[in-house]
Amino acid sequence: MTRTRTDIAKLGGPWSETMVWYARAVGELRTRAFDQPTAWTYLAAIHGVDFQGWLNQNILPPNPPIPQEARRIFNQCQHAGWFFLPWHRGYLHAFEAILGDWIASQGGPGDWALPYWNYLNTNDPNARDIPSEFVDATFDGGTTNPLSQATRGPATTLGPQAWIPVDISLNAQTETIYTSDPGTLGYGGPISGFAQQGNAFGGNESDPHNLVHVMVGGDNSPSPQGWMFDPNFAALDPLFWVHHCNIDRLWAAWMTSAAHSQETSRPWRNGPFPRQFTMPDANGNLNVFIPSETLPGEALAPTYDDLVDGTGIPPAASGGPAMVSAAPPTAGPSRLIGVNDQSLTVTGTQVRSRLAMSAAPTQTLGAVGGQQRVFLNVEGVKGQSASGVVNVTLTAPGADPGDAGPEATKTLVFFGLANATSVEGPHGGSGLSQIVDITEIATRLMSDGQVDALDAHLAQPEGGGAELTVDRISIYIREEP
Ligand SMILES: [Cu+2]
Repeated sequence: MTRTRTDIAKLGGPWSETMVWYARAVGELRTRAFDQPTAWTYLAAIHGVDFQGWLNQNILPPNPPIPQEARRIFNQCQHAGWFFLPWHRGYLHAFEAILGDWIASQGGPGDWALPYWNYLNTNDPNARDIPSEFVDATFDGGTTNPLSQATRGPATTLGPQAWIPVDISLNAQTETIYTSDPGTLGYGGPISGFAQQGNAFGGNESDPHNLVHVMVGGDNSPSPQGWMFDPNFAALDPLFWVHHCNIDRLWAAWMTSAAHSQETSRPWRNGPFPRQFTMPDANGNLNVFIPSETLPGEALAPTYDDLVDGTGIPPAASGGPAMVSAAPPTAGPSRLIGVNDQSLTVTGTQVRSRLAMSAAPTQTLGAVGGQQRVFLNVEGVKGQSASGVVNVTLTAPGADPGDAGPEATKTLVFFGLANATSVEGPHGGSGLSQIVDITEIATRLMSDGQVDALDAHLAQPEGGGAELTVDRISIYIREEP
């Protein structure tokens, strides 16, 4: 039996059979007690759980039954590292199997598959709107709709908002290399261990993944915040699953291109150790899985109805089941070419930091935009908000950022900031880094000869919330394959 995952917009809805069964299954799982591996709250806690926050919002009853295996099974989600994509693929597989098993037991389709929210499909004018099945108060002739029972921000469509002045894109789909060198961007993130919040986001995870979380979750000001804003609440929202299904599909599409090199080294394939990835099956048994099982042709690889619409991967490149490139292109080593020498506190008021540019890069800067790419790193970011947003404007030294033009500003999203800041977490409180391509800005600022400094101007957008600190700002350059 093959479960074929389909675009919600192509299911013939609203309230196609697939969506009706999704809603019924969510309603059923919500009736199960927290210590049952197939319960809604148990499944969400595998991603991340804030026990006190869940009690405060009555997501859990007072004195809930805590499963014995809580330490091993909860708070597993892998972010800001190279296990982000395979961990979430295994997570979706477990979720889909549990829902599908119950749906089949109720006389529903035996091959029910999780649908996806294809928000970047330019053939669909309504692609960015939250699908109506997640908004309607009732379904099925008057039953309360479990899919709309979630705390969210005010936005009903994806796109720039006051608190996040940037748009989602398919830019990551053009990254050719899965695992990034330090200081540079790749598709799947840098090398990492078992890390609920690792160090730096890969391209797919950064945009669209993090952006969609924050756009749906809303800004920092309301209390409680939208669940999607916080990794310790996010998977409680039924929308989380159709969002992640699309993220997973973007990866599936990306792997079909022969120009892209999927990571297949042993440390990636085997996953972290000693703590390993563990998921429940439909019978509530817990099983370990490793990333190699998520690759095309393996047991946890998904099937999609289409890998072209809204993926940024041309049809010519995506024929048949994905292949893993045997001779991956490799980029040259990355080099640090600019760095500041102060840590910063970032609030809603712009703060400036000067970056000293080293001598070596000035000779190569004429070639920037040719076979080289330049990356801005905002490193070691910490803060008490669940997620944070920072605008960074780059200018010549002493220049007024107000004159810089909109293309000189990059918006960076730090999803899971508080988790990455907590010294009690597995991450040890070292914060998050965000890496963004600034080749165009750098070309403009550095092309006319000697450049020994640049200014970075940082501020949180409106509604940014608690202040953030930044350990370091740096600029890296990389030769492209
Ligand atoms: Cu996510």
